[in-house]
Amino acid sequence: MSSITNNTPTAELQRLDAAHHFHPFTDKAGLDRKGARVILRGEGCWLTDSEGHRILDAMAGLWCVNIGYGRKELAETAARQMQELPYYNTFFQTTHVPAIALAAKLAELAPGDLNHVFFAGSGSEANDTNIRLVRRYWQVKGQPERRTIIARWNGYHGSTLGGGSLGGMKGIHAHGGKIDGIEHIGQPYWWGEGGEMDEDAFGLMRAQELEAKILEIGADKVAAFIGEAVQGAGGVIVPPKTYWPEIQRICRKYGILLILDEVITGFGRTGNWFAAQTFDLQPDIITIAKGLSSGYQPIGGSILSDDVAEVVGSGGEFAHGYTYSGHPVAAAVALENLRIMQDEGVVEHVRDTAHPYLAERWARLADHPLVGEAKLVGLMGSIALTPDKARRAKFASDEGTVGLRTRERCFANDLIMRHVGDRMIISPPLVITPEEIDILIERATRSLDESHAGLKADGLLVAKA
Ligand code: PXG
Repeated sequence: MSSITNNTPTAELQRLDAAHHFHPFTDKAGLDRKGARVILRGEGCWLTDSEGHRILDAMAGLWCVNIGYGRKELAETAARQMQELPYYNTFFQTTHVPAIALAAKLAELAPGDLNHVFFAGSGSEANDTNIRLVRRYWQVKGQPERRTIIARWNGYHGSTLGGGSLGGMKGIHAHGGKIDGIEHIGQPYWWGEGGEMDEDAFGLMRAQELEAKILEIGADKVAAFIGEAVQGAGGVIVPPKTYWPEIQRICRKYGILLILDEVITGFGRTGNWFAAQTFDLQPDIITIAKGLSSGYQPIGGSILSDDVAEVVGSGGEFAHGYTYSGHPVAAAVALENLRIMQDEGVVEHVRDTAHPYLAERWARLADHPLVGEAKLVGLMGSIALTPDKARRAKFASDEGTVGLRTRERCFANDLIMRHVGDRMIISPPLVITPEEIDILIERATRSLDESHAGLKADGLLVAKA
């Protein structure tokens, strides 16, 4: 076969992609007919595809390229570490400098007594670790019956069998089932499910579903609760302000562990290093991945409180680990990513510059005829598309039809803004500048205008009865 390079014609790349590359979360037959968009390179917030389009990436890849594309320091760090020590394990009473340094740095950045890190290769793996960790915690404490984990419908915690089971995506459960001992409660999604209730009362009600579920199962059988601080893959669903304080109160009351999944919200996304700080929470475990290395290397982990580490650590061998736990190249790159973020004040940039600038403009999108609400925490945002905002109405068409059409207008306008059902979402690189935010808003508005006109022409601006 002739070599495949950036200069291979797009149609040929697409043909080979369809022939041999099976994509994640993709309708293969559908994509094979259409051909995937081929991305060649990235710089800052911008991508270039094989047709020469310059695309503004308002999703930071898949919520992860927080410091932007093209940072040479990270490439140089990887090259240096590969020459020094490309791999060694951390299983058999050995360790290495990148894992030590990254764990110490994370203990410094994480709030409270979250001082211990168990490394994984991804967010899914880290959440699988968490399942075993919390069950082991209660075994060591002499309460082995405490093994049920409570999570939320429409939460996302990865797609391994463990992560997918914690998540509340029915489509994932349908493909291969879910593991035992995981229960789901309702999500704090006021716009979509709040009915006539006011937002704060609804938030409280959804949090209290946790207490009802604990009482139904029996508090002596519940190990932990897991939730994303702000649901990402579920549609950037920002909980009412009453929600998290009540969840924290209930976890404390029944002594169950709180796992905060910060795979998306960690490392500056919400304007603090961790969303635990933004929402004033004291979790026992924080799940991390994505922004930890800004996506430059696959790495994830679980940050554990002193108590969790002491209890599990006192029980003899913890029978769990991955070949690539604390991988030296991934750890070195993550550490360099965190150094850059600190030295360049990236979290302060989100909090003091990018968030306030975007917040004003994002909120104004709610005046658009197609948009109901506009939500933004730090630099993760969503807008709800609706045919009738006064009633928070859904469209008569199948859910996602309007979202997909709108996303296609964004693609055509060289803006990557995703849809989840009929919500549009963004999560741009944290280094985005005010000038780039202007471009984002201009392209988003144009895409909404075009989508609105198209829906009108096709008779789709109709509310569900
Ligand atoms: N927890 C959360 C909160 C996530 O968002 C994971 C765990 C799993 O991480 P890994 O590294 O195993 O993928 C995620 C990942 C989407 C989408 O469609 C989101 C994720 C992954 C794939 C697709 O928004 N988030």
